[in-house]
Amino acid sequence: MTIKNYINGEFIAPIKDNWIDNYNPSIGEVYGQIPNSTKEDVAKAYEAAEKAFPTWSNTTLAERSRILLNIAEKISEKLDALANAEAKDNGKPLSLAKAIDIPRASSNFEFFANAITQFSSEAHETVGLNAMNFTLRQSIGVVGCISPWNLPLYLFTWKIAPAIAAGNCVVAKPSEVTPMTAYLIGEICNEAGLPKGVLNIVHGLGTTTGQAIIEHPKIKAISFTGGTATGAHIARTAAPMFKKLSLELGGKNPNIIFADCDYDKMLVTTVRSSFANQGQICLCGSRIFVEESIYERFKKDFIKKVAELKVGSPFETDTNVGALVSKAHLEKVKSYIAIAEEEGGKIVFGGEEIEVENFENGYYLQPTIIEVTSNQCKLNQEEIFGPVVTMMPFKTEAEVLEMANDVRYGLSATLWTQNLNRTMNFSKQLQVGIVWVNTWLLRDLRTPFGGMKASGVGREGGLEALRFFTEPKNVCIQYN
Ligand code: TXE
Repeated sequence: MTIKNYINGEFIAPIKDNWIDNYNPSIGEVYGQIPNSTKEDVAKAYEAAEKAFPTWSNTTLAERSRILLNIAEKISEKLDALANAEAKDNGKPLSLAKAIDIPRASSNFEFFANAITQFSSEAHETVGLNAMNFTLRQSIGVVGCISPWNLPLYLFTWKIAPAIAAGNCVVAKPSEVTPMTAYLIGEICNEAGLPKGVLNIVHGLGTTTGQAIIEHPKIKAISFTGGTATGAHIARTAAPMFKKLSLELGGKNPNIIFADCDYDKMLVTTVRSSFANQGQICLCGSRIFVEESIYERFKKDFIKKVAELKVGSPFETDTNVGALVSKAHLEKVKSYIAIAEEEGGKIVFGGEEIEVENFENGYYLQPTIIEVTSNQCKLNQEEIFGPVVTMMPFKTEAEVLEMANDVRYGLSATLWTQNLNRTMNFSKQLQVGIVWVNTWLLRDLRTPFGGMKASGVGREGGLEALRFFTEPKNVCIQYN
């Protein structure tokens, strides 16, 4: 299976004929090749985008919206094929790809197809000086979108849909670890009538292809989701070139459980917020803090529920936890489990690799629960990004709030309580971009999405994304 770049509506091989292997993590085997595109390929993609820009940015909103809706519909029509491709490429359960990843990719296009028809800008009358200001929101030009491997099509479309809805043309790069569904979207765009060059997809390593995108002098904005270290590198490169930047980075999210919560709902949701997508979601609640009075009960019930999760091939219908995305990532996650004891932790469930029948070389790991005694250990401070959570008890609101905030990340937090005053006070004081109260991962696409501190800069979602992908220009008119 050879993946090619999608440039100017055509599928083409990389100019220098460099290729890299693409793995199926559920069996640990190479199943295809993808281009390792160089700056020459990125330049070619840029040229196609630049050429398409004048027409696309002047295409009526109704027409842009119609094309985006076509793309959304075609993604839904191809649900099974796309979900299969995602499960094979990423290792995630097919059932999850069918229920979440692919429907959400379709919703991303549908949402921004509609949002762009409702987007408006401001006007300010300068009373007393006979002046009127209005804000023109214009398409930026050619923008770069770089996405990660954990939710491949879901996060790729979360960027390209608002970018093209706002009239920009795009040079996009999916993760080299999971390129397949981004490749398939090219054909869908052609079928849906997206004009040539509006979306261009180049494949390859971050250090070659990604680097060429962020360094390209004429790509004016970069929307990136991925690791915090990569985000810092991109900021260092792009900031002196004054590119617009949106960075969605890592998380180390607290899941704060008070004794007055709806216990059954909390328990079921906490299993999900810990291990969905093998714990490879930046929003997973990887630090669980439980009020002392229910700690032992929670520990017993949580272990029992987690023990019921079936780790297995992504393609079995009863699989809850599939394969990790790559051998390198499996090793990284295992390295945290290996230091659990010296960090003062105790593995109370899991911790071992699993051999799945007929899938022996796949990257399977038991969901793992580690009891820790301090929030200062590496397990609580560093992003593990796998099926590993820590838990510890707390006594007071002040103590748990301090621990929740005492971390370099600030993406999301989950709070379980029925107390309204506490809900409001925590919502105000938690240093995160998203607070979920008595729920997790409930997403309304109109809401701002993103993090504080080392979790990033800027917000995606709803009008925030359309604002990011447009340049505001104030026009001031004085009259007599
Ligand atoms: O991410 P990278 P990786 C975290 C998670 C994970 C770690 C590393 O902790 O273990 O990041 O994962 C591209 N210029 N998250 O290595 O490297 C790269 O090719 C331009 C959190 O996969 O950040 C890919 O397309 N681009 C996270 C994208 O950046 C570059 C999701 C992300 O890769 C580049 C994934 C460069 N110099 C990992 N180097 C989340 N927040 O959702 C790499 N890339």
